[in-house]
Amino acid sequence: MNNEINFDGLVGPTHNYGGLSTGNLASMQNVGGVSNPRAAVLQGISKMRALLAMGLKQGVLPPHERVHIPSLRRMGFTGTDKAILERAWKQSPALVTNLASASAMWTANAATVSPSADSPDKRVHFTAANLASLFHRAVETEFTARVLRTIFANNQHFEHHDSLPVGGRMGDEGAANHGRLSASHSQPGVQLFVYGQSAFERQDNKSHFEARQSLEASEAIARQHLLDPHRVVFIQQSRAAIDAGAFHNDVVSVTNGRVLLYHEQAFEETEKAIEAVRAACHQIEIEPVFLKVAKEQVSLVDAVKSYLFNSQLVSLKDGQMSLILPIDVSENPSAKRWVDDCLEADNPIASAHFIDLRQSMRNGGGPACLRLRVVLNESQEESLGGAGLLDGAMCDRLEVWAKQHYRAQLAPDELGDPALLDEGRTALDELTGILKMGPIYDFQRQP
Ligand code: SUG
Repeated sequence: MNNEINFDGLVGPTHNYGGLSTGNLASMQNVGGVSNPRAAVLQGISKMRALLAMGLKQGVLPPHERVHIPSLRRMGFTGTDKAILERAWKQSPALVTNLASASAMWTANAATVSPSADSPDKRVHFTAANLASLFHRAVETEFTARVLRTIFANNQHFEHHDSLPVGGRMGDEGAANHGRLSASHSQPGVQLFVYGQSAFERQDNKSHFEARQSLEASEAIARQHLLDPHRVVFIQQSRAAIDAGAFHNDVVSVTNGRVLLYHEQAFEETEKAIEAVRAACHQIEIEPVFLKVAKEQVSLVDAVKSYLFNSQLVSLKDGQMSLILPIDVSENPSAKRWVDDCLEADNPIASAHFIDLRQSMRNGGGPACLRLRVVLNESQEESLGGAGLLDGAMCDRLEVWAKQHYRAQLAPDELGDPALLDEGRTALDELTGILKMGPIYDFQRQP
């Protein structure tokens, strides 16, 4: 039997509101606010605990080291790490702020992952996202690839591709723009790649937000994952959705099993896209379930404000589906009404759980942003030897660890503080022991 394991990003000790993501309304609006890294990491752990309690499998990906001193060295700073940080902070607070972001927590952007049932070599394929459109995110790629290769190490089962080349608009934002429809996690499926525009299209209209995912990047991933072209659908995100703040497709749609839940304005040429998905599903005898949310039910503005579609849609052991929603949905009348009606209606979604993720939400990261879905069969899972997998006892340990090491307040003007760098390293050094991951961080590998 195959299981889906959600690998959540553990929030890092520098979680802050740097205002780094144009096109992400929450990030733009909350710039400069005081964050609470301790509350943020505890909220993330509570979500993982909630999914474990529902009988689901849960994994975790460690935070990245921040401030990222290796990047500052590459950019010409020399001396001790402390001296580098102090000098960089003095010369360019903006550079340090970018290299301090805890944005690796949103592991839906870590990689695109294809289950082995969809590739002829019967291996799980990974491509770490290049995250080319934003500097603070592009810095994540190298370490993400290292972590994925560390956890999914067995090359009989796992194939890791290099991230895609960068330059121009060749952005690849990983699983946030990728979905899959299948009869069950064990069965072959149809993969959906949602892109913003061609990497080579000119974008002269400055009043629009930039599309982050390129068609060429999506096509490259489908090719290198050896996917059958008849079971792949490329869908263009709508301009309206991007301009309303849906910087990733997972802000306006989500898939699970046979279900595609989407906002009426999520895609350009929606009817054509839906027909293409239906036709691809019919090739492998899947009858897809399309749950369309009309704009009269929930406007794009409310979809983006509440993050209704950034829910995790998960299959429970009894075959029913559950929605894991941000608590913000319960406070948005139209989104809440849609959830209530959905639970009453005849569809596979039978329950809903509201989770407080406000610290992450203020940077535009909801439940679905915080997780990378990996479908594994039993021998693939066994080959991990427990690496990266969580249980209740591990959640307890992580909570104790977080309370000991994380600050309860952090303002962006404190990111140049060498004490914060030290605290972070102490925390991460201990974490690699707790997670039994070995010295994965650069600061642990220095002579
Ligand atoms: O890339 N926010 C992230 C949020 C990513 C959400 N992920 C998904 N939708 N899958 C981003 O825009 C804000 C950081 C700051 O402003 O400090 C940030 O990077």
